[in-house]
Amino acid sequence: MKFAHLSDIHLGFQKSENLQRTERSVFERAIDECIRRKVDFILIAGDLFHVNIPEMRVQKAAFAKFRQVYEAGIPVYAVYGSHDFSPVSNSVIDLLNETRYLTKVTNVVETGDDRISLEFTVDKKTGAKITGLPGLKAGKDSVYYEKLDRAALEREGGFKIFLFHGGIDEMKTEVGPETDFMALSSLPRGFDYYAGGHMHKYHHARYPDHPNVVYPGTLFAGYHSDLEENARGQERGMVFVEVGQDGLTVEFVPLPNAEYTLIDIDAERKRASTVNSELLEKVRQSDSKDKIVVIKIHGELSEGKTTDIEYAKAKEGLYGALEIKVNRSRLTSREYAITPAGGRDRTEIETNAFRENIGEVRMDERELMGDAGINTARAMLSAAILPILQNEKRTDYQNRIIENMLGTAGLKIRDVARID
Ligand SMILES: [Mn+2]
Repeated sequence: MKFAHLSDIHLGFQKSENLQRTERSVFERAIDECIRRKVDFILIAGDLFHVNIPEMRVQKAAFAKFRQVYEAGIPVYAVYGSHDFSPVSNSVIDLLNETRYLTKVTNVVETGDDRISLEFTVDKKTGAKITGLPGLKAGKDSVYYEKLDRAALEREGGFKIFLFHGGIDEMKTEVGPETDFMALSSLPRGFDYYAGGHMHKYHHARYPDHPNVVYPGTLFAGYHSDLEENARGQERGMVFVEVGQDGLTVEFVPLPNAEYTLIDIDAERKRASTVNSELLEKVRQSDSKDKIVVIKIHGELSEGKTTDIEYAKAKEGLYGALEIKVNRSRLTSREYAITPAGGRDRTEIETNAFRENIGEVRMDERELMGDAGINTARAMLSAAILPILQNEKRTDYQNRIIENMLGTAGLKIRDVARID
């Protein structure tokens, strides 16, 4: 028996056309490789899509590819991830499930006593028994592990695969952008293979009761930081598993996605002007043609503001780049640092923080200066911290927040400011 294991493909994540093309092509090549190797089945451990209902362009491309897999007679087994889940089964995953292009293997049975059990899906050709659970933050799904009757699953005989989406505490090797971790003991014991998703880097761990816990990682990128890691040489790919007489072998197969150029500048104790000349010099030296260029500037500037860095000028010098990504999240300025404010409660801390920093910003509007400015800022802040509604589109949420914030200053959202 041989099968493929993929996860965190995040179809629909990329915003620029060039990167959308890369995202699609790497997914198609991964599927082609499964067909070429004539695997018995394919496992997808969540986050196949970046959102539950991606735009039509993304759905069409995915359906076209899954149709090829279907026609090649290769079943696909999947669970929701943390990105493409829907608490009411309104996900394109459910559409693929309806058309039988894939099979959602989360079959929850309520056993009374507020406990749940899982039914196995048996792969016809190989007899492999597959079951699994979706991401940890999916509403009621998040308590599945607490209610799970593990003993029943552990008693089942045969070759068993557990498909899941979530991090394992014991495998947390470095701090990535992931949240949602659980103890290894949350997973039922004694399965032959644990097909994980959610961790964006390849991992293969072996434990006495959990012999193969594997994460293939993302195929390309699902977080902005993934692209920077790619530029630093992180391999991305998929996993092929072969089960024979002498046991089970796991092979990670890297799939190249694009070529990268990294421009990394340590700005610590440098003037903004010094960083600018360093940046432009590196731009002059770098080969950007058809490459994804990642500009990373980090550290604390000794002089000047973070906004003094001339990214636009740098971009002009990067000819023919496939895409240019700027990461300035670790860049600060000593002169214009926002110092942590003290206070007895939230109101006081907020007021002090605004009072200490309002002088840094030059403005002509009276209502944005002095005490009036502090009050406006406080009102806007409280208007901004509203939670997203269940099933609310991200853009609708963002527009609602902007509308709300502007409303506190008696302003209306203009069409040009609306996020589409
Ligand atoms: Mn993911």
